[in-house]
This record gives sequence, structure tokens and C-alpha cells, in this order.
Amino acid sequence: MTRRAFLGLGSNLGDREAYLQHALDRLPDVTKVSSFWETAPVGGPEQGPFLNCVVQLSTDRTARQLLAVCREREAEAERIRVERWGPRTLDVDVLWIDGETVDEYDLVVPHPRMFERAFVLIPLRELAPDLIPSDFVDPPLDEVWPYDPS
Ligand code: GSY
Repeated sequence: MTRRAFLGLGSNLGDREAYLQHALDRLPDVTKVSSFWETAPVGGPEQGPFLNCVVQLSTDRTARQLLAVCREREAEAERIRVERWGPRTLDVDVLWIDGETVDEYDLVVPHPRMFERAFVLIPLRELAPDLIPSDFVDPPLDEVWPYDPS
């Protein structure tokens, strides 16, 4: 059965736009891609801003299969992560799959922190306003701001 699914992508090391675009070009079943957003890092050590986006799939893959796809894309980015929560070339998370919940040690869907994270909700809102909590308040512009590639 084909369902709507959403993945979140983030990068704050190296050529961030190239890492996101390379992964987007190699994801299956993509139907929509959000804008890229600059976002202040949440958690972890002092580090540079992330570039974040969200992608919508129309897919019959399970959450576990999508996690495998995410891990493949991260591996292609030669993901370097010097310390936990620290800078990384690419992070790809399974955020949401319509009608599916998973609660396993290495995979929780919906993503447990997606509704607290403006760097997820702002791009997600472009694709799926129905998933945004009605009490969501836009963050200040020094937390999430539009990406200017020039
Ligand atoms: O969970 C994704 C990795 N990540 C991010 C991110 O993608 N964007 C921002 N702004 N902060 C983050 N902290 C972590 S961990």
C-alpha cells in the first residue's frame, strides 16, 4: 500500500547544499521537496548552522526499509561525526509515515522530537500543513531563516 512518508535531512559540515542535493537525487519515491532552511544547531557542542529540508515520499516501503535508505544516503556522504550531537556531513531521519507507528530500540516513528523542532516543522509545513501542531509558534529569525545560496 502506498503511503505518504516524510524524511528530514540536515547538514552542517562541508558543502552542506551539495550533501543535501546528492541525497535528494538518490532517494526513492520522492513527490515533494521543501525549501532549504538555515537553522541554528539544537543541542550538542558549539557548531555551525545546519542546512535543513524535508522530503515527502509516496511509498510502500516500511519504516525499517526507509531507515535503511537513510543510512545508505548517510554512508554515501562519508558521514563524519566527531562527537555525539556534533557536526555532521549528513543526517537523514524518518519523521512520519501515514498510519504507521514504530517503537523499537533503534527506530521510533513518528520521530520522537519532530514536533519540538522548528528545523523540522518549518520545512514540513511547506509540504504537510496538516501535520503541524495548531499551537506551533514560528521561531525568531536567528533560529530558522531562509537559505540564500548566493
Ligand atoms: O537531528 C538532526 C541533526 N540535528 C540537527 C539539525 O538537523 N538541525 C539543527 N538545527 N540542529 C540539529 N541538531 C541535531 S542533533
